[in-house]
Amino acid sequence: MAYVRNDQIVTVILAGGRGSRLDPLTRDRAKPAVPFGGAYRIIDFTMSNCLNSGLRKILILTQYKAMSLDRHINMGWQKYFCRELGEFADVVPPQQRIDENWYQGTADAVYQNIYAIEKEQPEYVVILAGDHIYKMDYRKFVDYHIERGADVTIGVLKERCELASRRFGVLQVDRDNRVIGFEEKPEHPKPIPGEPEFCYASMGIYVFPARFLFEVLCRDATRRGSTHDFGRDVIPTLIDENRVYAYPFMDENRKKNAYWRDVGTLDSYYEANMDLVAVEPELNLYDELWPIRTYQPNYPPPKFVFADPQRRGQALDSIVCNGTIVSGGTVIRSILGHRVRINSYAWVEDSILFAGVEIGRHCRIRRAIIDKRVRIPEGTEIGYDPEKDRARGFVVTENGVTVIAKAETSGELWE
Ligand code: ADQ
Ligand code: ADP
Repeated sequence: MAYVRNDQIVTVILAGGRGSRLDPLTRDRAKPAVPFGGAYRIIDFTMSNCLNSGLRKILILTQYKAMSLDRHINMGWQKYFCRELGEFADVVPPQQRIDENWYQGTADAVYQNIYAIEKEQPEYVVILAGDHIYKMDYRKFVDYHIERGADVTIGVLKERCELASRRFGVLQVDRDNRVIGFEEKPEHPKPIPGEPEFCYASMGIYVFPARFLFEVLCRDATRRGSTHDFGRDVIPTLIDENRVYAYPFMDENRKKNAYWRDVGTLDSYYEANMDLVAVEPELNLYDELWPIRTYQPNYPPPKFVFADPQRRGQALDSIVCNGTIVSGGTVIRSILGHRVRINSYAWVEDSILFAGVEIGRHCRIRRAIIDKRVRIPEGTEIGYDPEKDRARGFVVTENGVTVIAKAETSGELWE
């Protein structure tokens, strides 16, 4: 197998999706910039994977409300990349303005940045999404691709057919994992032979030899009727004539699917956060061999105030970030971001509170996601009566999670 150095690989992270199913969390920010797990943003998982895999030439393609994402990358990530060594993590806004300044599909986003990619003269291009929660060694993905002499390799997972339906690209493979069929988001996914309940789902991540990618994108750019999307337009046209391979993303020790979550909806976002507070989480943030990094603001350590036996400031089975004070209230199975305040007699369970949230005395909060800086007035109940929550203008998800949008200015109360 030809050896390929890491600096012969350019990584493109698609970070432009509107993320409307995460509304109201994506009202003012792109999906990859949505806070996750208290201290992180969603894109930190993909960025950490790149760094840990040695991929240090990264283009992050944005389009929708990218200001908070841009700031996060600049403040949290730029410092890990040394330009003099040819390393970079650049946030790239849309190049060509089409219609209302949008790119068309994902393939068009990459096509419009062909010049920036070509300039590096890479051998391979890795295309990733900025909105997945997982730990993956992309170097293994690239090596697998090179070993097979593939034209494109797609990261795949085994998924239950009913979960993949209308949500993921579904593919069929032969004995050597060569892809022999692909359908983007089919209603009835074709199952794996002999396993009627499961199918192979595309993770929406790809490795291409650079020259082949350029050829394919140029061809797609002029093809009539194409929406210029990898899943919808590009991949399906390659199956018959090209060497398309599937890379099964497995947990090698346990011989099963590795942990991977597409946090595209409020419910999947909520569940993936809650996975972190499990006693033995599938995704371990404390793994020193695979650090997940982020921008860390400089706040004092969290503090827990035991006022008296009726007001024990405590947080159990929870993640609590710096700058937070739990004073005389109780927090269970929850994630508290930076600078949160929990006041006396408050009870917070199974909830996600973003930075700067304040919970007043005697509040009872359950199964809620509360965006930045919202102050909940004393004695309020949230998550106990969905009708009441909706009437107050909050979003209540299918699974009954109440979501409260960000306060516009610091200190504002919703009322
Ligand atoms: P989706 O995730 O539905 O399916 P898409 O909406 O195209 O595909 O988004 C892919 C990624 O690109 C996301 O990270 C999104 O934010 C970003 N993105 C979308 N449009 C963009 C644009 N114009 N510019 C920059 N970034 C953009 C894809 C595959 C499926 C696969 C799933 C797995 O098409 O086959 O199963 O991913 O999540
Ligand atoms: P997020 O909730 O995603 O962290 P912020 O609340 O930090 O977003 O704000 C989103 C973006 O808007 C940030 O990039 C921030 O720099 C910018 N921003 C916020 N407030 C102001 C302001 N008063 N003037 C200019 N830019 C602002």
